[in-house]
Amino acid sequence: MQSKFLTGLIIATVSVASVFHATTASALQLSNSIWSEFNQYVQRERLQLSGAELLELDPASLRWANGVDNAEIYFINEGAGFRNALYYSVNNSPERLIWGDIASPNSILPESNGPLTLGQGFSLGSYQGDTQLSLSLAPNGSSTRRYGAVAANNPDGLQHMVAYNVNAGGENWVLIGFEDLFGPRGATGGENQNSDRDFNDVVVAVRGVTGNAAVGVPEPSAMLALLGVGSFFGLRRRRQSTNEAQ
Ligand SMILES: [Ca+2]
Ligand SMILES: [Ca+2]
Ligand SMILES: [Ca+2]
Repeated sequence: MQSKFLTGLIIATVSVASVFHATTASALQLSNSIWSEFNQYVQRERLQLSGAELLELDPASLRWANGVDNAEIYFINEGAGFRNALYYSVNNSPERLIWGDIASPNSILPESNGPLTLGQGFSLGSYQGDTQLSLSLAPNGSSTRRYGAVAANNPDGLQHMVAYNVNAGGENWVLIGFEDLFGPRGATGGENQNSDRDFNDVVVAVRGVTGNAAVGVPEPSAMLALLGVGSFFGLRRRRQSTNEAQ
């Protein structure tokens, strides 16, 4: 009798703890106003993120220099036909999944059965001391192919991740965009996938992380994409409808 009661108590306690955890996790959601501050840089499908007035960062240099409590990453938008997955690692730990199916009914290229809500968050955990963050994209959920911060390590040797410093709601954030298609812009044949190099295939924002300014000249295709949408000359603050698809 007593052990039955104890078992029941333990189950009840575990259930309460699970509910509490689920509630805590699902509470990570950006307000519309903060989400809009990020989404204003997300262009129409097949046009690159518009970040010309922002400080571009080396995506391999992202870190919380003094540790972080409950590091937060938020889904901003996706302009992808692929159902991509995003992984993270800190200080070269084994990679862990953030989202396995980055699709939403309300994104630029929407899927009615996409599981994500625009502005939905995920906790990357708490860390002490200098904490380096790595993100990598698995295109269409590939178990073998990853696109990360270092171009030379990507399967096509090209840049697939861009990062920009953004001040939103009075806080420091980094806005990150991924390109999910293999190969140079417009290239076909072989493994090439006629990439548009729009870097909006998965767009996320990470709170409080910092990085070093990007050095060197952007690759020609990225520069052309930026010039092509007039980002340098007037469309800097253009806002996009969340449903504006190709
Ligand atoms: Ca896209
Ligand atoms: Ca999509
Ligand atoms: Ca793309």
